[in-house]
Parts: sequence; C-alpha cells; structure tokens
Amino acid sequence: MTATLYHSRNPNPRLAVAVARHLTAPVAYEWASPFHPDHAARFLALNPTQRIPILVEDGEPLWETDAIACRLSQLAASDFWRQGRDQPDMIRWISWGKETFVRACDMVHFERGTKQRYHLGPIDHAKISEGLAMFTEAAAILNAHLSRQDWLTGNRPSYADFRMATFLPFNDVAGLPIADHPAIAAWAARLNTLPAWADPFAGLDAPPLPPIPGTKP
Ligand SMILES: N[C@@H](CCC(=O)N[C@@H](CS)C(=O)NCC(=O)O)C(=O)O
Repeated sequence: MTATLYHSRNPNPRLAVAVARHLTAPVAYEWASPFHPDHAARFLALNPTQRIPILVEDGEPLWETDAIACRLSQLAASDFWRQGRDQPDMIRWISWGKETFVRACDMVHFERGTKQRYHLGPIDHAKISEGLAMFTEAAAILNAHLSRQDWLTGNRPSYADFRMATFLPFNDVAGLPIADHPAIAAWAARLNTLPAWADPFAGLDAPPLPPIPGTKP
C-alpha cells in the first residue's frame, strides 16, 4: 500500500516534501488544509496538533517532520537520515538547530509571514527583536562550522542540512540577515542546486500560500 504525504507550501510540510522528492520516496502527495473548518475533524483524528506534514502508511498516521524524514529514508533505503557512526553527529545538528537557529528563523518568520498571511494579528516587534538576537548568536556558530565544511554532517547533504534550512526559502518574507554570514549564504546556495530543495512542488498540485497584505504575491 502506498504511503500518503499530506502537505502544504508552509515551512514544515515543504521540508517533508523536499525530503521525499530528494529521495524519490515511494509516496503519494496530497495537498491539505488542516485548519479549514471542513477538514479540521479529519486532520485532528490523524494528528492531535492538527498540523501537517502527516505521513499515512497502512492507515497509520505519523506526524512531526523529523520522524517523517526518518521514515522516508527507511522507505527509500537511503542514509539521508544517517546510520551508524554518523548518526549522532546528524542528530546533534538537528537538535541544536531546533533549539536555536531554526527556532530564531521560525520566530521572525511567524511574525512577518504566517501571522500576516493568516490574519493572526499585528507584528509583535518584541518577538522580532528576541528572534533576531537568537539568530545572531546561532548564526555565528553555524557560520563557523560551515566555513570548515560544505555540509553539516560529513561531506554530502543529510537531513540535518534540510532541517537547519527549513525557513531559508521563506527569507524573502522573514528578512533575516543571512548575507552577513557568508558561509551560511554559500551553504544556502549549495542547497539550492538540489532540485528537490529548490522546488519541491514542481509538478505537484499545491496551491500557493495566501498572500501577505501589502506585498507582491
Ligand atoms: N513540529 C511540527 C510543526 C508542524 C507545523 O507547524 N505545521 C504547520 C505549517 S509549518 C501547519 O500545519 N500549518 C497548516 C498548513 O500548512 O495549512 C513539525 O515539525 O512537523
């Protein structure tokens, strides 16, 4: 039975679709809108947080992008989710990133992007300042690491790279000062040479995100 990956163009579902397409994982792709009142009950039954991505396999839902990426690697028989001696190093970057760099990007993107797209209230400038301060601290550490090697773990891309970069494709909206960190900017450009990262939705049915009022779509 084929697994189904429920997704949208928002950051975490985008990440899951990028992983699946990078690995040519054996999944069917289905666009979803879990917060739409007509679909809420169905998605709450699949995921108590109501969020996507969700991977449904043999009727069993798996939620949380990191878990889905692990499963997609298994399904594709890939070590994109590293195995053996390299695995702790990859998990180190996923774990650290979620607490620091990714979290900082998320905070700023939420205020400038998600809240504005979905009319969730005005920008909270204190949250932006907090996010930018966290970004500065984390970006220094990430930049130092990426000035010594091209990819976070070993000498080729792993899931840690994709996870760390979750919000970078949304930086036109978030406006984080990536260019101030040359090794991060170079790594982001390297990621963009991977077709599945650059355009995960190529050929898929995935409507655009709602526009941000006052910006060009
Ligand atoms: N911790 C979760 C976060 C999932 C999440 O926040 N998903 C958001 C998008 S980033 C969502 O479901 N939004 C509704 C939508 O995209 O329609 C994960 O890593 O998967």
